[in-house]
Amino acid sequence: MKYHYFPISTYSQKALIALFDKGVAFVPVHVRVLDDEVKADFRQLYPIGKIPLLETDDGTLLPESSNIIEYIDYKYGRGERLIPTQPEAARHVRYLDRVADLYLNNPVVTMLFDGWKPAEQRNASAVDEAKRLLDITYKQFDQALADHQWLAGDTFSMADCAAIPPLFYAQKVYPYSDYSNLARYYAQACQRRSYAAVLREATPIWEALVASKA
Ligand SMILES: N[C@@H](CCC(=O)N[C@@H](CS)C(=O)NCC(=O)O)C(=O)O
Repeated sequence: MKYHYFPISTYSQKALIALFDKGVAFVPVHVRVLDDEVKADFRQLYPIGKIPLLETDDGTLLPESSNIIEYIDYKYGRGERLIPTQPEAARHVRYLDRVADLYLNNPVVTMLFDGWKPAEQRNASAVDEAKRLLDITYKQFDQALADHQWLAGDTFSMADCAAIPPLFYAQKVYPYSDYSNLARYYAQACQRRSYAAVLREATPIWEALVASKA
């Protein structure tokens, strides 16, 4: 199985945490989507051009991070289930996964990319909207974490795979240090073997990118 991804991409990290957590063997294929030529080549394989993309041994393409996680969670049933089998618990995990993607990950990425643009190309209203969504999501997640170790309860789930990667970048663009449960949660995530491995691969690439922007 091939996993097409890039180590600093949040959505790539999301499914990568799941692959590591479930102990799934895969061949890593880096796709540097920030590079237009690489992106054009990748679009020959997958016209939408988004990473991550899982390519099974029979050539089936599985795009979309949540769907990749659903696939490996079902197929590699060993270890903790990332999506519970109980329907109501599963619905709750899928809901938090949507919140993490749409109202945490996407606004963080909006702010990150906006900050790299020349002043005249920045979009203040998009950044204001991103901050509005982040204020709501930080509060929601902080409350959810008040009584639980992980986002959907005391078991690590797909919701955590989705929420943890953008929190790294959120620290840089819109810190959440006032939300003590959320800050504790990210610190705890860094101790988890799967995410620690994701960070080890991503850190040198991220540092080189930051240096290139300085
Ligand atoms: N809904 C998709 C989002 C994937 C996504 O936006 N990936 C970004 C990288 S984090 C990407 O491929 N960007 C390149 C582009 O949009 O051209 C998922 O969950 O997999």
